[in-house]
Amino acid sequence: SFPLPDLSRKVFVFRNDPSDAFVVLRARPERPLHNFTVCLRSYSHLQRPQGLFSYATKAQDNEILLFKPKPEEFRLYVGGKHVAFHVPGAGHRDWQHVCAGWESATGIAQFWLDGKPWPRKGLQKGYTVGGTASILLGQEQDGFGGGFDPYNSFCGEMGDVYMWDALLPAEKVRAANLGLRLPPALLAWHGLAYELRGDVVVAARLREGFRG
Ligand SMILES: *[C@@H]1O[C@H](CO)[C@@H](O)[C@H](O)[C@H]1NC(C)=O
Ligand SMILES: [Ca+2]
Repeated sequence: SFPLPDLSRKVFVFRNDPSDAFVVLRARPERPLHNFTVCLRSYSHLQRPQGLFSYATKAQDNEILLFKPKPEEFRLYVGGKHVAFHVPGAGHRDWQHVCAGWESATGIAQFWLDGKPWPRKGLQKGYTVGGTASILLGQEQDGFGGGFDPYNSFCGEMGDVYMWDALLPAEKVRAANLGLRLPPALLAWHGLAYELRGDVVVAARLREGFRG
């Protein structure tokens, strides 16, 4: 069976700027999604756009995309359409924990920064996210598994990557932010099917827990 290494107490370090590095992830099981939540923690001093989590299908490269066009904004794409969440003053002084979720039945897109919910927005009501996907960290796909712009790459540290096939309730998002016990996930940091490509390494966390 596929190895699922436990990355607790570890992070991915993307060392170059610009960069062609990325991390390939494999979700289990692969199936079409009507609801999802993606959470991750990142720390970067980049001022330019950065691709964090990119889930492409053969039909749509921005099937799910968590993108940070500048330090004060995050974007969530579903099926090629996006909503923006502004984070004035959040800057890049520390680790940021973000969760982005979506529910097809209501078209609700939800964003959380450091466990705090932003006003919800509407996105792609009734849409179905394709199940056969190329899932990458650290680049923004403009094709299935490729089509990267190195000036949209991530440079910095990333960890605690999770994806669920549900819109996570508030208390579970807070648990994710605090690094507590979490529900079973399609992608889980404590058992992640991943492959490194290019100049990205797994390193020990510099702090016990991410919170200062
Ligand atoms: C998606 O969420 C909706 C609303 O909570 C729920 O009714 C539906 O069963 C969920 N779909 C799946 C496939 O989990
Ligand atoms: Ca794209």
